[in-house]
Amino acid sequence: MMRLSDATLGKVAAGVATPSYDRAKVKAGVVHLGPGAFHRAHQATAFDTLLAHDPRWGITGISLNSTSAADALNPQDGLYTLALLDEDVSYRVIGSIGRILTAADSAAVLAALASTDTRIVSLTVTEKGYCLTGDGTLDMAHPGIVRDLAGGTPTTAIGWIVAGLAERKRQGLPGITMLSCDNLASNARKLGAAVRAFAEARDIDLRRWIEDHVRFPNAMVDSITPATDDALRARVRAAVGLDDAWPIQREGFTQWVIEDDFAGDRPELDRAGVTFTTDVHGYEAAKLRLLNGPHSTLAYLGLRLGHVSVAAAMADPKLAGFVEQLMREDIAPSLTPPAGLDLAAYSAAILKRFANPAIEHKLSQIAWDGSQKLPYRILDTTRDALAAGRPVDRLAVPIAAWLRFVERAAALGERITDPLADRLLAAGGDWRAILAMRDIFGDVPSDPRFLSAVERAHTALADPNGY
Ligand code: CS2
Repeated sequence: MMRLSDATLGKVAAGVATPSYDRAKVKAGVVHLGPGAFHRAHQATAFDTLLAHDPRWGITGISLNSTSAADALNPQDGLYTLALLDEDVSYRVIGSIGRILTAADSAAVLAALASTDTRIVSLTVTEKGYCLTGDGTLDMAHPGIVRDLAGGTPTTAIGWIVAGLAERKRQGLPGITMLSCDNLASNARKLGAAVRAFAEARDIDLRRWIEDHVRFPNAMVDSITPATDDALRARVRAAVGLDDAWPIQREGFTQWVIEDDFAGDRPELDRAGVTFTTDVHGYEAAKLRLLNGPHSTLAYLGLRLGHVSVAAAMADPKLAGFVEQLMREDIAPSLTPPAGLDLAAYSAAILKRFANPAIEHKLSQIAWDGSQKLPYRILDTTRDALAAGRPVDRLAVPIAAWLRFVERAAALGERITDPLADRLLAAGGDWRAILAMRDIFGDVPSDPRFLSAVERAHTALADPNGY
């Protein structure tokens, strides 16, 4: 079968949407670090919608740690298929990505970051890609940061961003917007602080230039995007009539709320359903705590019970009931929602999305990087609950389930996917030693109410049903 590309775009099966704009006229206004599945399901799709109105917002993707996206998409001229899986299933070929560069193309990466066309640098590099310490500031002892500060070709996202900004300063280019699209509370504030700290360690004038020329709007991003598998490839081949080396699947729902704080031109992403607001915090906290917190809870409790997917975990009445109660009684009271956001309706919609039978979202995928995710997903809520004098017994359950998850892997000699895997597995069965890791837990465990709640939950979870 022929492969998807500009040359074969006309052969895409009827009923599958294709770019309605002339791809040859598109300019890359966005450089995106981390063009993985989430970026392609979410931001690249929004820009694809915008390109029908304004050709200045194409995307150049940059993969710093792998060549797989470049290998799959460059032979397809950046084209790929998005499968929207819900009650109704639909397919759409996305054309917003022009090309994908890798770390080996360092001169081209720098040129893209410092191009006059580039007005936004966006990121989906996951929590660990920011190289932060537990308090959310740049980890100056992080091996990647140490290496990049020593000079030479950068290896980290922060190192590359600062190299690009230094080049823009050198060339006297106008200001630029850095748009974080990762699941961190105050994502761009943290990015901005990290970028300025790195720049300052090199050149105080560069830091000043950044303060004057670069904006870092916070953003909340949401769309459930399970990893691509062979079943999706086959399904897309049948629907599109062409081979696609890396199609993407996601639910129908998508949301992107961006702080209205741009350095220059703001893309009219509202045409693609994006909300611009002066206060992202309320949306961000609601999403991280009410969606991602329960997601991680389902992952660690569900895997222990032998469930494979989110939908299967949601079909377990006890587990679904626990998560619903956690959201209603423990998480929602920690939130101050923005005007118009009804937390009960928002929670109900999330639970319905989790139960979506059209997608198979693996719990093992969500279980990755627990040390990086739990602070934003569960611990912020726990800290607020302790401060307000509310009980933390249920909130301690996902923490204890994660401790059991690490313990099990250590006992079986299995690897876990986590940047702190070595330290976590070395601590093995000693859950107290893990709780003492301040870069994960901060000072939360110094509160005896939390410590005893985790101890009780951990003991009870000797039985996978003991929550
Ligand atoms: C998930 C998220 O993998 C995970 O940890 O919780 O990727 C989640 O699906 C998205 O944030 C939804 O927007």
